[in-house]
Amino acid sequence: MAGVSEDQKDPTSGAGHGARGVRVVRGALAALGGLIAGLVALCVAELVSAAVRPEAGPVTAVGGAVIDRTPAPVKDFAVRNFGNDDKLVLQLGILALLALFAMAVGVASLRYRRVGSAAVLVFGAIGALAAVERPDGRLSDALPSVVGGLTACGVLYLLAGRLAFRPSPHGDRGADGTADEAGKAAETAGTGTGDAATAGTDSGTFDRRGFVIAATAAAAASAGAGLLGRRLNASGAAEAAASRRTIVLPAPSSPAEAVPAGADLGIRGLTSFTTPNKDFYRVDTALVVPRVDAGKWRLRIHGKGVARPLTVGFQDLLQRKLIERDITLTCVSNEVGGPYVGNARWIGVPLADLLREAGVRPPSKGGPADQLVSRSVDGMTIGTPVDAVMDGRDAILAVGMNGEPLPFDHGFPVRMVVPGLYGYVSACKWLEDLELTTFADYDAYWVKRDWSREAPVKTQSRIDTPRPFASPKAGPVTVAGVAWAQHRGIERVEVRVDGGEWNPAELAAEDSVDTWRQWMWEWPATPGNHTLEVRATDRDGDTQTDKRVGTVPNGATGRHSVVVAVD
Ligand SMILES: Nc1nc2c(c(=O)[nH]1)N[C@H]1C(S)=C(S)[C@@H](COP(=O)(O)O)O[C@H]1N2
Ligand SMILES: [Mo]
Repeated sequence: MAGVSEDQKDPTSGAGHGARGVRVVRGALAALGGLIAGLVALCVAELVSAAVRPEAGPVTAVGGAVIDRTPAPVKDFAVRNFGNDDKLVLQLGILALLALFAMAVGVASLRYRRVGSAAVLVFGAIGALAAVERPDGRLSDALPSVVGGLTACGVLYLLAGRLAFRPSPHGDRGADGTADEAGKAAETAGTGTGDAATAGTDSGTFDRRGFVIAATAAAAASAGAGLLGRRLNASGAAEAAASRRTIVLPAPSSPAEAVPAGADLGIRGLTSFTTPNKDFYRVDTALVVPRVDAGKWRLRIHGKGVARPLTVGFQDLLQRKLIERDITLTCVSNEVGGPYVGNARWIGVPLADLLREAGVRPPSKGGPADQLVSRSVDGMTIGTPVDAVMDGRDAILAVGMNGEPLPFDHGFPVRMVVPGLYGYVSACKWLEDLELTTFADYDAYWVKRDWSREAPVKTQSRIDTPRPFASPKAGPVTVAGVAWAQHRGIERVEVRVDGGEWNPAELAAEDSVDTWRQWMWEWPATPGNHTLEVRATDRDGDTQTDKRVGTVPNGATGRHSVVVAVD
C-alpha cells in the first residue's frame, strides 16, 4: 500500500535536529486534518439532510439510536441528572467522541493514508445505518451520512497527501509514486512546490502551505454548507410555525369551569395550580422536535375491529365537538418528590367519539382490540387500554394547551391526553396514527424497554416548601405542596415531623379528580434539624405506601420528605 511505503521512507526517523519538531507539527496538522474532515462530514450531512429531513442528520440519528438502546435505569439517571438538558448532554457527548476519533483517524492517515480515509467511510456508514434503523427511518435517511462520509473521505485523503514527505532539496528520496502523488496534489491546490511553501528539515519536507490552504478551504466550504443546511432546515420549521400562528382555536362546546378560587393557595414557593406552557416539563425521545405543518397533518384510525377506518385532517378536528378540561399529566420517570408533573387546561376532541365513529367497541362491550396504539411522526409508539379511553373519562385528542395551540415541544398539532395514566402509556405527542390491536399482539416502544404494559398513575404527594436544607425561623412555618391521584382524586393529605403523629393538612379547593391538589400545613417549628414527611390518600381510600420502589417498571412509590434546619 502506497501509504505504508511512504512512511517506511520517512526521512525524519533518526534524522538530525528539527526532525522531531517537524514530526510534532505534522502530527498536529494531521489531527487537525481529521477534525476538518469530521467537520466536513457533519456540515455536508446537514446540507443534505435539508433535502431529506432534519431528523436524518448523523448526530441526531446516532443520538436517537443511543436513546433507543439506553437501558431504562440509565435513561432514568440521565433524565434525573440532566433533566431537560439530557439530550444536549448526549449530543455533546457524541460530538466529543467524534472529535476524538476524527483526530485519531487524521493521525493514522499520515501513515496509512487510504486506511485513514476509508475509516471515515465507516463513520458515515454508522450514521447511515442509525438513521435508517430509527423507528421512523426510511432508506433516504441514509443519504446525509453517506454523502457527508464520502466527501469527508476525499477531503481527508487530499489533506493527508499534503502532509506526505516529498523529495527534499538534497534529493535523498527517490521519485517514488507516493511522493509524486503528494507533489501533484500540492500543485492542484495551487501552492506550487517552491521552497518558500515548504516546511521541513535537512532531511524532509512536506507541503505545509498546501495543507493550510486546502484545510482552510475545506473548513470554509463546509461551514458554508453547514450554515446553508441550517437555513434550509429552519425554513421547514418556519412553515410549520406559520401554520401554527394562523390557527384560531374554536370555542369548546363543553368548556371547563373556571378553576375554583381556592384551588391555588398562592403560597410562596408552592407550584402554581396551572402550569404555564413554558414551565411544563418535557419528556420525550426526540432530539429534533418535530415541526409538523398543521395544513398537511392527517390522522388515520384503523386496525382490529375498526368497522369504518377514518382519516381526519386538522381542520376536520377543529370542526368537531371540542371539550376543554384541566388534566394533570405525570411522567412515570418522576421520582418521589420529582418535577415531571404538570397541570394544564387542554382543548380537544373526545377520543371516544372518534373511536365510536370508526365503529370501535371496547373489549368490555365485545370489541376484539384491547390496545390502542398511538404513533407519532417521529416513530414513537404508545399503547393505551381501549377500555380506559372509552370508559367515559375525558380522554382527549388535544389541539390546545392553556389557551393556545399546542407548543411544538408538547406535540403540535395534536397529542393525546388521558386522565389517570402515565404519559408513556397515554400522552402521545405529534400524533399521526391510531391503531386498534391487542396487548398480546404488540408491545409499544417503552414496553419493549422494561416498562409495564399498563400504568395507572400512582397516588403521590410532594413538599414544595420549605425547600430541602432551608433554615426557616422557629415559630409558625408554612409547609405546602401538591398531591395527585388522577382520575381518583385526593381525599386527604397528612404531614408529620421527625416520624411523629400524622397531622391533617388543609386541602385547596378541588378542581376535578383529574387534577392535582395543593395542600398546606402550619408547622409550629422548633429550633434544630427536622424531617418533614408527607402522604396522600386517594378517593379509593388508598394511602400512599412508605415502601420505596424505583420508577421502573411502572412508577415510583414512597413518601417525599424534606430535611430542614430551623434557626
Ligand atoms: N412522540 C412522543 N410522545 C410522547 C413521548 C415521546 O417520547 N415521544 N413521551 C411520553 C412521555 S414518557 C410523557 S411523560 C409525556 C410528556 O409530555 P410533555 O413532554 O408534554 O410533558 O409525553 C409522552 N408522549
Ligand atoms: Mo413519561
